[in-house]
Amino acid sequence: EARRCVCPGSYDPITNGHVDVVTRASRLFDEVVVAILHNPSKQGAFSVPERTDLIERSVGHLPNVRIGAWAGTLVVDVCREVGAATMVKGLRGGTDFAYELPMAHMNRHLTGVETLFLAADPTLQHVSSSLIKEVVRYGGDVRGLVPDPVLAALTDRLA
Ligand code: COD
Repeated sequence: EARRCVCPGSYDPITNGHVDVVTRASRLFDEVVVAILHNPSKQGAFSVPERTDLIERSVGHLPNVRIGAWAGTLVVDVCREVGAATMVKGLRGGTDFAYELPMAHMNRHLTGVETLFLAADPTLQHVSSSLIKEVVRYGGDVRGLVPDPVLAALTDRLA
């Protein structure tokens, strides 16, 4: 039986912080499912096909990584559907911890799924999709914080 994990997120868009977590997870598990959880009532900067394409171009070189998208679904149901007993998330600091800890408990309560936290790369601790979008919108330079295809897409969409 393959050991599989899910890396859930909005990925609107994928950043080098996400890439770091997915890459490290790919060394710990036989297979990683990057799960785009899309809130249908929230309009993102990028459509689900666009997010998928940017993830593919950012982590597609990793042979044991798959990408999928779900809307209006609990992350525990995604884990069950793909056969993953674990989800992997990055922790940037205390704010992430305070937000993630009750979710980890709730998810374990719901199905017994485990949440494995990886300490964020200190050079990427300040990186979030929302901050990246805000900086690009006002003309700031986010080179080195997102993969090159994402940089181009962000500039086209927002700058
Ligand atoms: N360094 C390391 N890790 C990072 C970085 C970084 N710079 N940036 C982001 N991450 C990691 C974090 O672990 C984060 O959890 C994950 O990437 C995803 O980040 P985002 O911003 O793409 O995604 P969020 O936080 O908007 O998405 C959260 C989920 C989709 C996982 C969450 O909302 C969820 O589980 N939704 C489904 C509904 C559900 O099951 N709800 C009940 C939960 S109890």
